[in-house]
Amino acid sequence: MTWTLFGDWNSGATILEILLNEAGADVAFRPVSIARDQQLSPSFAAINPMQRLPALVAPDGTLVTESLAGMLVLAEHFPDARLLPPAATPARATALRWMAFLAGELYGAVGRFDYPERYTTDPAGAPAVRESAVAETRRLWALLDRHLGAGPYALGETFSALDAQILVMSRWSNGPAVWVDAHCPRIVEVVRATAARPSAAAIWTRNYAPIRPARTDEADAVASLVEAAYAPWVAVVGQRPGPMDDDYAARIARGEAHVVAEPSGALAGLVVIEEKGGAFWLDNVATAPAYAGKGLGRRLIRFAEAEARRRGHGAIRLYTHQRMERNIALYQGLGYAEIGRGVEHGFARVFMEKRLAG
Ligand SMILES: N[C@@H](CCC(=O)N[C@@H](CS)C(=O)NCC(=O)O)C(=O)O
Repeated sequence: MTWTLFGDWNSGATILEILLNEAGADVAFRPVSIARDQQLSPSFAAINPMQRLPALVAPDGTLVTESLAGMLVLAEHFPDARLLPPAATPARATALRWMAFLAGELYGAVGRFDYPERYTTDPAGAPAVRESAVAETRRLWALLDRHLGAGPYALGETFSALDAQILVMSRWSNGPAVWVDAHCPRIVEVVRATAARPSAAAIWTRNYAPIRPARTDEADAVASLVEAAYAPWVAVVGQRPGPMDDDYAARIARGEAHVVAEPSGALAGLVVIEEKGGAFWLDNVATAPAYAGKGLGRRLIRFAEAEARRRGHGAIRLYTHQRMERNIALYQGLGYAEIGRGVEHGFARVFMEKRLAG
């Protein structure tokens, strides 16, 4: 009775992932990387001819594309999960109204923001398409915000599929998440209530929870996170990798350790950044085992790259152990190139660099 969900870790599939969690369904997640345009590949076109995410396959093999259809199908398949208010009630009508609004109007504006060149025959017009898409997303969120009744959820006291859609879609489009948080108090209230649900807490954490400087009282928690994250590498490397014995109290005191925490406060991820010898270093990325391979590490790497740019560096460097071949391949996939090898502090290291576009 397994549902198969094709999606990126932060995409329309995330809405369905929350609903499948609410229903306690058995799910096989099939990652499709939008950053690598895997949704445009012939193999994915054979699954969804629209070449978009999400694509959901029911246990009987039925394919469901279009996020709204996926939400409705799951609500029908799992009546006990009460993903929608009872049929033929005002609350149901309101839920359907705003779900269609977000899936139709908002999704369209997000598509124009993400791929403006698809919506103009004049390449020079793409920036204007994107600009108008930003204005449209803001108009739509403000409109929804004004029309939602009392909370904490979109429909009041009770969670519905609409809340999962608001949680995920309000975080997209780069700028607008910041804008929504500043201008749409009801949307923020829905996001906060939904993020705290067991079905969404881990999803919230890996995709959207803020990356913030670690606090001084978190040094032990940071060390434990690193211990768990690097434990599988000890046998591969033949010794404890360097980050396992770093001084995290000192890193925190210097403002070099940044973390992502679950709504409960438990740490999910760490990135250590450092300016050394005129260069900007991504010293260490670690995720709690439950978050491995689900996009949190990449988000932490993107944060480090943005921080390097913000501080005026044209490149970012990192090192990894020569035996950590999987990591070397991962960094190459993210645009890092090898700049040297050598033994440093007793570790056989590979040094890599990525040039950062302005
Ligand atoms: N109408 C579709 C829109 C799906 C959509 O645009 N998905 C985005 C990801 S969240 C996508 O696949 N973008 C990649 C692309 O358009 O190439 C739905 O509601 O599912």
